[in-house]
Amino acid sequence: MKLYDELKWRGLIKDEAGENLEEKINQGGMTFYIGTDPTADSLHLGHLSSFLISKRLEKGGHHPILLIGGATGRIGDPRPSEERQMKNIEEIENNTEALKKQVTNLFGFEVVNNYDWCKDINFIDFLRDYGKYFNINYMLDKDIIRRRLETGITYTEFSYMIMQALDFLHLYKTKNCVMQCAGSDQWGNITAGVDLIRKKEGKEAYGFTMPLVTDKNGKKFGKSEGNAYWLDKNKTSSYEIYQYLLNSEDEMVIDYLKIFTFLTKEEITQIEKEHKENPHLRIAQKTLAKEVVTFLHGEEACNRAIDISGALFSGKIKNLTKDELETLFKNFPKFETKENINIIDLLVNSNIASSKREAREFVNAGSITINEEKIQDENFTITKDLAINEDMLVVRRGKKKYFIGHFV
Ligand code: 485
Repeated sequence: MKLYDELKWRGLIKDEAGENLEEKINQGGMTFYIGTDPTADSLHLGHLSSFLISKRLEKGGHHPILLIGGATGRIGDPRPSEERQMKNIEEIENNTEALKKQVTNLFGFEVVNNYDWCKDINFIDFLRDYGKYFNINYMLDKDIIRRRLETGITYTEFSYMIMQALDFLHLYKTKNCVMQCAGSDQWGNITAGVDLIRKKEGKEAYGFTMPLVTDKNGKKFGKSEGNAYWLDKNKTSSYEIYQYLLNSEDEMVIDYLKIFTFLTKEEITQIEKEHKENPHLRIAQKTLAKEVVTFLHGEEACNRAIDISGALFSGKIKNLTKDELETLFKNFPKFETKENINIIDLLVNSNIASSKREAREFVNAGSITINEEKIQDENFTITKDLAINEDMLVVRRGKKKYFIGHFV
């Protein structure tokens, strides 16, 4: 399959700029770039789909450049909703360094920082050399700016588009970079660059955006309750990313395989077939989680994540390290207890049972385990030697309800 058709098949092309983009993509040989601003010290899952495009294009014979926006990060790309809080310079610099390291490790491509060429442009030159090419009506007509006219926008954020256009022009002139890719929210900024190159250089440049990745209800992929899944494993563990992907919706998981993995069309078609026949086996979800975590954190980290995920079902939690137990039980209800207390009191005090009567029923029915040992004796005493990792009690009620206790 030709590269352009493959990108289309994977659902990675939404808007296109430039004549004969299809032919250009299929031919190979273009230098292109993808940019991100240093708003945090790590990329998150929401960035991954666009960044993976750099690998796909590289495989098709193009040359990628990854740009970190040390300069644009000082300004802030206007969001459709409201003005951003400006970040302090030290934080931006730390984030820039962290991102440089991360993208170099993950992708191994040339990384550039737009602060290097923006920092010495003075205001008068900026207005004469760049501002003059931007008609205000043209800027007001960009989708995001139009949406901000109601809530208000400062001159600073309004100028952001010119900076990103200037980057594209700079990379065009210094590195013969002729294409820019990004998520669909960047369409206005990409076309601003394409137009600037046409006006100043009289040359054609290219660009495309990919659709926003969402779940089946249209919610942004890679976030839950406002929290991002970071690609840095010290911020989000391999296990958490693994679990997040493992829980992908049946309706969406095949799309995600196309967007987030390098599996071929044949492989994905085969998985889709098996997935439709036996959705409960979750073959598609398992493949997705394994491919992505291996790409991000390596095979060993991925195997460990699979082991941790399996530990709850196989009763092997005792083999996990303290850190692993903490990650595994991060979102489970917690309680504290003193030692040498009776099992019935423990269940009531920690709200695992609502009354002593209910606690006895649970125990007698054999529905309570502590650290995977079934407790069926009402007079059982909880002692510290039961603990795993010195002070931890994993109480299970029924098949799936877990409660995590610590001795005080
Ligand atoms: O020359 C450039 C300067 C800055 C940027 C790009 C080119 C960054 C861009 N304005 C931006 O804000 N990107 C977002 C970010 O940094 O988080 C996201 C986009 C998303 C996707 C991703 O970056 O919202 O669509 O492109 C990689």
